Amino acid sequence: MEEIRNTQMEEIWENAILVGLQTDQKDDVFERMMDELEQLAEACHIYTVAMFTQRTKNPVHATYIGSGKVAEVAQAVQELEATYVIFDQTLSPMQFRNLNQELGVEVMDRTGLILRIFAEQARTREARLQVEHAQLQYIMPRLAGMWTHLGRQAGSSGSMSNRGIGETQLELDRRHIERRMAELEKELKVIARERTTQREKRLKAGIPRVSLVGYTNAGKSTIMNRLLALNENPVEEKKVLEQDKLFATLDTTVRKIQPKGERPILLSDTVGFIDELPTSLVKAFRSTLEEVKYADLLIQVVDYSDSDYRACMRVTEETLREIGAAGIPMICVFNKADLVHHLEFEIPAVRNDNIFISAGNEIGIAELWDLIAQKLREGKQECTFLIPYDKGNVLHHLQETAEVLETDYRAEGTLVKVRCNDEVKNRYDGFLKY
Ligand SMILES: Nc1nc2c(ncn2[C@@H]2O[C@H](COP(=O)(O)OP(=O)(O)OP(=O)(O)O)[C@@H](O)[C@H]2O)c(=O)[nH]1
Ligand SMILES: [Mg+2]
Repeated sequence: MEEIRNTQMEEIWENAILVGLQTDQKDDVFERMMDELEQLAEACHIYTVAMFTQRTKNPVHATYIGSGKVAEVAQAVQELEATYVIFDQTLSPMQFRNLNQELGVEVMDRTGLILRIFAEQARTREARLQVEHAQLQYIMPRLAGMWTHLGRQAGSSGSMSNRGIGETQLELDRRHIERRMAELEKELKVIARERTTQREKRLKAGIPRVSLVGYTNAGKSTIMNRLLALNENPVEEKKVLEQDKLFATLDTTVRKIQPKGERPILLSDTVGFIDELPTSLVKAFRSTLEEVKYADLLIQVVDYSDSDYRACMRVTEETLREIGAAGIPMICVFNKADLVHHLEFEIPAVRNDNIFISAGNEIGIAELWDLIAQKLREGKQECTFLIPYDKGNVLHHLQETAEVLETDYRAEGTLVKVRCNDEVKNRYDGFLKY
C-alpha cells in the first residue's frame, strides 16, 4: 500500500491550518485573500482543515499573531493533526523561527506556498533554475528557524515546504547556498542569451508579437488554445496546458496563429500574476517575462466572473509596470462571462478595446481575433518607398520593422509597399515615393 501511495499516480494530500491577520483590509478584501490562500494551498495538494483569523492594527513583532491566538492554533494543530500552519503574509525570519517552535509543525507563509507551487509546476530547465534561485533566496535568512519544529516531532519525515532542492538542507550553510546561487545565475544568463537570440530571429521575421497576460487562472492558456484552433491545420500537440489551478503555466510558450487568408501573429502564453508575487520570483522570472516586454500588443485576460476582477486588473497593470511593459498597446478580454449572473448584454460583445467572451464555451473567439488584427493595424499607414539597389541595409531594415505588402523590382531600385508606423515613415522619409 505504502508503495502505491508513493507513486505519482496518486496524489497525496496533506492537512493545514490557515491563519490570517486582518489589519487594515476591508472584510471582503480580506475574505478574498484568505480564499486565495486556500486555493494556493490546494494547488500544493494541501487541504485546509481550519482557518483562524485575528483582527489587529499591527502584527506582533515576535510571532505575527497574539500569544493567545498562537496557543489556540497550537491546540488545533494537535486536535486536527495538521501537518502545516500557513500564514497569509510573508513572515519575518524571526516570526518564522518562533512560530515553528511554538506550533511544533512546519510553518509556511504565502510566499513559501507560492514558491512550492512553482517548484512543483516547473517543467523546463529554465523554469526549474529560476525557481531554485528564488527558493534559495527565500531560504537564506530563514535557515536557522527552518528545522526547529523537527526537534519536537518524533519520526517526522523531514519534508519541508521547499521540496525539490534536496533534503540535505540542514547541512547546507550560507556559503554553500551563495555558491549555488551564483552557479544558477551563470546558467540562467546563458539560457537568457539563447532566448534573446531566438527573439531576435523572430523580430527579424517581422511577424507581430502578441502576449497574453493577466492574473493566474483567468483563462490565458484556454484562449491560446482556442486561437490555435483557428489555424488552417490545427495541430493537437501545439496546445498548451489549461487547468483549474493557480499557476498551471510557468513557462512561456510562443505559437504562430494564422487563420486562413489572414496575416500571422506570434502569440505567447506565460506565467500568470498574483497579488504580492514574491519579488524574488518576479526577479527570477524576469527573463521569461521578457517576451511580454517586446510584444507589439498585450492581451490582458480578466476573469470577469471574479467579484473583485478590478483588483486583479490593478495587480496585472502594476506587474506590467514592474517588468517594464507598461505603455504597450493593450486590449482587455473579459473572459468567463458565461459564469456572470444577470449579465446585461449578450456575448460576445466588443466595446472599444474591451471584449467580453467565454473561451471555455468557445464564444467570441473569432471576434477576439478580429479585434487583435484591427488593433495591430491601428496607428499604422500604408506607404510606398523606392529604395536604390545600393541601399541594401535600408531595404533590410524596412523588411524587419514594417509589414511588407508588395515588392516590385524597378530599374531605379526596389519598390516596396509597407504598412508601418510614423517612426519608420519619418526615418525613411527621403525614400518615400507616395
Ligand atoms: N466557465 C469558464 N471556465 C473557463 C473559461 N475559460 C477558461 N476556463 C477555465 O478556467 C481554468 C483556468 O484556465 P487556464 O486557461 O488554465 O488559465 P490561465 O490564465 O492560463 O491560468 P495559469 O496558467 O494557471 O495562470 C480552466 O479550468 C479553464 O477550463 C470560460 O470562459 N468559462
Ligand atoms: Mg496558463
